[in-house]
Amino acid sequence: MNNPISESEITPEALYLSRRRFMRNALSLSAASLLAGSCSSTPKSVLPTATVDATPPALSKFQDEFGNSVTSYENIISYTNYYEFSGDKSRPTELAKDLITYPWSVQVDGYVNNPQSFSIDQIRSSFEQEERIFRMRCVEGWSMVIPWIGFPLSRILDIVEPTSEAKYVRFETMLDPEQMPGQKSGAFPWPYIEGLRLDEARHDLAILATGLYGKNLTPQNGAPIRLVIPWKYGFKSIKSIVKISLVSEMPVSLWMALSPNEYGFYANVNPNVPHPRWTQASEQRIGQGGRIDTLMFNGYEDAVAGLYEGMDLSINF
Ligand SMILES: Nc1nc2c(c(=O)[nH]1)N[C@H]1C(S)=C(S)[C@@H](COP(=O)(O)O)O[C@H]1N2
Ligand SMILES: [Mo]
Repeated sequence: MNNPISESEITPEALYLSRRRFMRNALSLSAASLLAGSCSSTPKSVLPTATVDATPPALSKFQDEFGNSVTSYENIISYTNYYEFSGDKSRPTELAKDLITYPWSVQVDGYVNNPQSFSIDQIRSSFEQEERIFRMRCVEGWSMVIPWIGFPLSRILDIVEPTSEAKYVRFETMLDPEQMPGQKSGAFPWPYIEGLRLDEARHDLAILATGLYGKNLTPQNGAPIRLVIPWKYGFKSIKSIVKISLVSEMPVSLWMALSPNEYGFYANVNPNVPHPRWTQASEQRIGQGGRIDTLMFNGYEDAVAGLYEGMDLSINF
C-alpha cells in the first residue's frame, strides 16, 4: 500500500465517455436479464466465472445515489488490489485467472447456535442476490463506484444465530500458496484476515458480494464471494472468503498485524484523519481526471454514524 495511483494509470475522459455511451446502448435488456438470472432455476454458480472480455455487461442503473457514474467494468476488473497474487494493480488479473473458485464453501462457526458450511450454490440459491451500487474508497487514495451483486451479511448471521458471547465477526481468505503465489512471501502474515464488530456486520450496507455488473465476480475481484463494507477503507472488504467466525475478542486483521499505526480495526473512511504518509482529504476516482473530496464515512454518514456514537473517530481509526 505504498503507491498511490499515478496519472498514467487513469483512463482518459474521452475514452471513458465513449465506453459509457457503448454501455448505455447495451442496456435495453438490463433489468430483465438481471431478474431472469436471479429467478432462473439454474444456479448462477454453474456458469463460468466472468472473464475479461470486450462486451460491456448489462446494468439496471448507472449511478450511485449522489449521481456519480459507475466505474467502467474494464477498470473495475483490471485495476485491483489482491496481495495474494501481487502487490501490483494489474498483475492479479493474469495471475488469478486459473484460481479454482468452484466448488467452494464458506464455513461459518464460532459462537453460533447453528454452525454450518455453505456451498457457493447454496449461498446463491438461498440468499436473494440484489444489485447494490456502492462507492469503494481505497486507503491509498483512489476510489471507484461499483455495481455489486450480493446480499446483506445479516442474512447469513440470522441463519447461524450468534450467541450472546459473539461480539465480533472474523473473516478469512483462502490459504493456498500453490494457487496464490503472493502467499509464498513471508512479508505478510497469511492468511488475509479481517473483522467487524457484530453490530457493524448486521448493518444493511454490509454485504457479501458474489458478482458485479450482473456477472459472477472475477478471481481478481475476490471470486467467488467477498465482503463489501462501503463506509470503510477498501482493505476491510476481504476477498475469496472461506471462513466466517463469530468471536468474543476483536480480531487482528492482516493489516493491523503488519502496521498497526497505519491500519486500524475500524478503518472508517475519514477525510480528517490523514494516513501517516499521505492525506485522506481527497481521492482519485478511477476513470476521471483530477481529485475529488473524500466524504466522511465515504458518504454513508447518515446511515452508519449511529454505530459510532460516543467514539473518538480520530483515535479509533
Ligand atoms: N484477500 C484479500 N482481500 C482484499 C485485498 C487483498 O489483497 N487480499 N485487498 C483489499 C484492498 S486494499 C482493496 S482496496 C480492495 C480492492 O477491491 P477490488 O480489487 O475488487 O477493487 O480489496 C481488499 N480485499
Ligand atoms: Mo485498498
